Amino acid sequence: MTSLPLVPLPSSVTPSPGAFFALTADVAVTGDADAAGVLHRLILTRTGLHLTADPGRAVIDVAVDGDGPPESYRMSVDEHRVSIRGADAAGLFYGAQTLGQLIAGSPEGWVIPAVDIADEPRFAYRGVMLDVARHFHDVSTVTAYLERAASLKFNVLHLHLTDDQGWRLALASRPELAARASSSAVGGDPGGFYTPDDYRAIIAHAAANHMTVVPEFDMPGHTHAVGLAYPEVAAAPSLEGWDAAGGPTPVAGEPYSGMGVGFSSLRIGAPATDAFVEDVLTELAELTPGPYLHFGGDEAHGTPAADFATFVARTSRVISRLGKTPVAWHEAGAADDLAPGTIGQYWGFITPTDGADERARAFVARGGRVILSPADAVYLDMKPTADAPLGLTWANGPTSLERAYSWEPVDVVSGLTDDDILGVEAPLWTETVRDLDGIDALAFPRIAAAAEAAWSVATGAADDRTWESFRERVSGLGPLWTTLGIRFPASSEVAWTP
Ligand code: TNX
Repeated sequence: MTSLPLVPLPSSVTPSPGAFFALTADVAVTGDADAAGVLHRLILTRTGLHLTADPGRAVIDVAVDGDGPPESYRMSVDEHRVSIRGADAAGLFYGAQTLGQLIAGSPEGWVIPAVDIADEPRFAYRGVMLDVARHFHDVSTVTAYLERAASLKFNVLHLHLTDDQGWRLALASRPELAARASSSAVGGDPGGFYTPDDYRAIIAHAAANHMTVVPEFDMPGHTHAVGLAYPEVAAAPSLEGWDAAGGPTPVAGEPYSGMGVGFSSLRIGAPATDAFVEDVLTELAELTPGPYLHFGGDEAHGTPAADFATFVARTSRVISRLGKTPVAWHEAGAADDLAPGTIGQYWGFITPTDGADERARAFVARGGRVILSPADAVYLDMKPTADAPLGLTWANGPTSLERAYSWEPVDVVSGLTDDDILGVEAPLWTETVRDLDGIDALAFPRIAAAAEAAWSVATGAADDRTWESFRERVSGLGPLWTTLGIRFPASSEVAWTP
């Protein structure tokens, strides 16, 4: 068992006990300029050392050599030298992140233990989602969160840009959205929106961290805010069986600041609605360089089933026609006529209920694949413990770190193989979360468990791909996280290294 604090677990780790590379200010980083920049910043943050620009006493040499699968890297550390080789720029970046986890304080000063590592991802899609609709999160919060995720080898930032409480992306084709539908949030907190330049800045920052942005406009439910801007496309709130749960009741044309779901719907079949969908998705496709557009499709309890099927099928085809791959929450799998290749995002439980697994399998039957976000494992907005100040509990009560870790992706939806699974994504809904401190408090340390599900080999397929090993490895990441400014709660399930 390795006790090196490496998360997610690399494919192969071979330590050389006793030996180490001394990290001092006269070490130079040579080779690839981007990776050298990443390492200079990481080492400065972690240790306070400004590495020399001159050919130093010893070197950390970094290069892309084209060898190995996408995003893979190899690293070797001995007393004299550190070498990192990436198959591509992303692989080299991940090698640098691994090196950051290896840096340790010791009586001899800063050291990197001697080790050989070879590493490659299990899944191509490794996502985090941030809900910027229930509470708006500004560009600096989003970029801080995506840097945290990239350091754990996530490569997708899914932005949940719209919901009942607000529409968060200004669009030239539909100016009333930013003007009238963006100023509210849960609890009456201030709203906000991104300008196209803000959105481009997020995308650029994500790209610099080897992350792709997957934007979501949630439809046909979760659309109350749209009615504030374009009332002709919004159906009246559907309050049958509505449980306000102590919160306000939605009123057409007025901002909604509660936490209820499932009451709103676009007006299906109306020409105005089709034009709206076409406009907002066309502009989103133009603004988005990445291959995916997510159109929601969850919890549309206010939309009759036949209308729902018509709407999601049509919307998936609009996205395909725009040259993008559609992504939808698993409920959309109920529609017969989705665009071939549509990706389904499963948010049921580790043990599926209510046919959620059947919905997910339907995407595969139509040539698509599945993203796994089992809610009782990787919904980072669930309370970590019953007494946690932030978070919700609907997904089988509080989610411990052990439960966040102890699930195997290929065992969730029966009938799926590894090839049917595009990847794993950990969503963070923000009904109870106002700022980066709140994000950190809920995301950490469970985001590390999700990272391991997304990157590392299948559960049990390596000696260290176990809860006991993870618990030990993650305990050593506290000092790195602290220097990165992450205010993680010291979960009592882990014996944290001081
Ligand atoms: C379910 S997951 C939702 C969201 C909520 C979340 C809270 C999903 C596709 N829909 O609307 O924010 O639960 O945990």
